[in-house]
Amino acid sequence: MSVTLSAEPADLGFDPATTALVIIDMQRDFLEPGGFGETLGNDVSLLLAAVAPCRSVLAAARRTGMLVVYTREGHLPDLSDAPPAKLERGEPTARIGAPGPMGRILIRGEPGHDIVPDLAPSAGEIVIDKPGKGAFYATELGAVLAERGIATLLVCGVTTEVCVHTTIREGNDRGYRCVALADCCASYFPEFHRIGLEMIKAQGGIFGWVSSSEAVLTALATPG
Ligand code: TIU
Repeated sequence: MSVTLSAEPADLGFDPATTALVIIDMQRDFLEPGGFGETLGNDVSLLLAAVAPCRSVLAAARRTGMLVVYTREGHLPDLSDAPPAKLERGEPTARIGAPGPMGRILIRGEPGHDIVPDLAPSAGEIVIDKPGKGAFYATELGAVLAERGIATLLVCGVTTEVCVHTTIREGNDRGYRCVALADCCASYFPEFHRIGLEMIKAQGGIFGWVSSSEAVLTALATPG
């Protein structure tokens, strides 16, 4: 059953059975006051705005039986999966692995690494731990999607211009139709969010589409 999604630069059809909702890095460290994002000097309320739209798409995806995949950016406690080039940047007190208000920053198993409670994965949903910005790099995501015959990715999460963008670029190169859901994504920099979305859909959709939570809810509520 294919449904039509209102999107830019053009509408596209998708079959919920071969579509995955991919929720990128909606982690306490990025979104909550006192986490890594705020430690870096960012206004985390800009990211919190994406939680409610993301939650509504997540509920619709679950009702439809669509595959839901969550990702978390983070590293092993001994940092053996983090390249020096990633570790050496930023103020020493705010670097990956440094102690923060929600445990060691971006370290697996620490409270800050968890997904925010409003978007907590249900039992049986897939959570991919990733060491990079893109969700395909050094993870099982490609195998998980291939095993289920997934063709389209509806992408939510943070931040628009970093992990969402990198994942959409990686997905596009691997042949997936990648759709960024604008209000379900956010950045600490409103300008980067806006331009990041424009970059995806420019030039006839150079590496994807841009749509919204409302458009997904409408598409899933409309018989194909
Ligand atoms: N998930 C993600 O985007 N990781 C980042 O480090 N993003 C920033 O914008 N800092």
